[in-house]
Amino acid sequence: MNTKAPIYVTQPDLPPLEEFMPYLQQIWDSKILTNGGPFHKQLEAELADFLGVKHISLFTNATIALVTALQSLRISGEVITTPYSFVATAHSLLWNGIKPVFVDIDPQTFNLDPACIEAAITPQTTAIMPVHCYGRPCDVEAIQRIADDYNLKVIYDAAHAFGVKQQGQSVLQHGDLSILSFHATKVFNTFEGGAIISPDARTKQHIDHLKNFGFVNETTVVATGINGKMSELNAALGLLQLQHVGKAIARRKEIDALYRSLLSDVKGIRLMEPPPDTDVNCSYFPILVEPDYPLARDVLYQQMKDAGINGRRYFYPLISDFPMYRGLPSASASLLPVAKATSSRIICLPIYPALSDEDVARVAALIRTPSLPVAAPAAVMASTQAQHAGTAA
Ligand code: T4K
Repeated sequence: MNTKAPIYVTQPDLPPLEEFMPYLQQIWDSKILTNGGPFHKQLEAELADFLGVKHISLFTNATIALVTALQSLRISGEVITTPYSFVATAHSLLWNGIKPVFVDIDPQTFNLDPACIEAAITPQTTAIMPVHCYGRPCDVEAIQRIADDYNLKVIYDAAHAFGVKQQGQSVLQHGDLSILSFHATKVFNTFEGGAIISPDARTKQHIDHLKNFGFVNETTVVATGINGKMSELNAALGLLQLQHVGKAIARRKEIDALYRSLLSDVKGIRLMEPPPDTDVNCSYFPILVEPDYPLARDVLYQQMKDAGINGRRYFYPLISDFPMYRGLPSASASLLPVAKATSSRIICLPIYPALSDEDVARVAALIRTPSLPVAAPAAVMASTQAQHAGTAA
């Protein structure tokens, strides 16, 4: 029986509670709870500075931000996107009456493969929605070239990419808009929260109207907006989190390095190479359980669970396998071989600032020396082979 404390895939980083009390006092004194109050304004300014971007609009969460981003650019018709993401990416399209067109991913980065994007463009295509999966930058230059050639918008789902820089520049500056998530499970959290990064003040202003029902003043509504505003409570927490996030990312980098040192020689376990010239945030630690590992992915996943180590199969199933998507022509598994294989092999290992070196070693030890079946029965072997072939349900 496992008697050790469970380890989760992530745990939110929280500041000392006493540091939050003065912020709460200020909210209680002012009674300004929402609708673009002082903490909201201050967090927008400080985040823009921290992230190295010019214009940022805070949101209640990234999903509403994605939905609003599509509205703001009046995207319609078909949008090319990845099946290898959290379901919110594609849901934001359906909420706008847009048809998602899934294309395959690159086997090294797990991001949209630009070569597949071009082949999927039709006269109905209006935009591309790539995801910087695990915070690793997409091939932004190739994507922009395609967008320019075909006059398409690019909306990055950058939910995982807080603080990521390429050649010293924020990865959030690419495309027409980028969307961040500040959910509890993210590198930078405001409990729930999100943001849209805009390229100019005019676009930000339009987005700010959209997240406030379309109001521009007390009596004028200019668009069919929604309520996507971040509250003062979340914004205040964000200001405090910002003071600690550098330390939190530094600890994530230590854990990432420790996993690499403990797992890089394990036969059948593939680690993702750090992307070149990139300051990553180590938001996730994905491993691929390859066919030459002695256990199938799901057997290892279950052994970890039984030992109280709760990794997660982000992203399994593929979005294209969920009921509201699987009827689409682009959802066919035969068109998405890399995504399918990756989804059947992935496990994201626990990574968060409070994870101790001992617990990292405990996770790695289990992967290095899993319990092997005494004699693999035919059924287990068949299931292992089916999973490795990416045919498991
Ligand atoms: N685009 C992408 C690419 C995304 O990954 C996401 C969200 C979005 C868009 C949408 O962003 P938001 O609208 O959420 O801002 C989690 C998150 O709920 C989700 O935000 C995230 N992606 C996704 C990848 O992961 P679950 O279902 O795995 O979360 P859950 O509740 O199982 O949490 C995982 C572990 O974290 C728990 O086992 C324990 C720990 N945890 C979690 C929460 C919520 C805590 O310790 N405390 C907590 O409050 O989806």
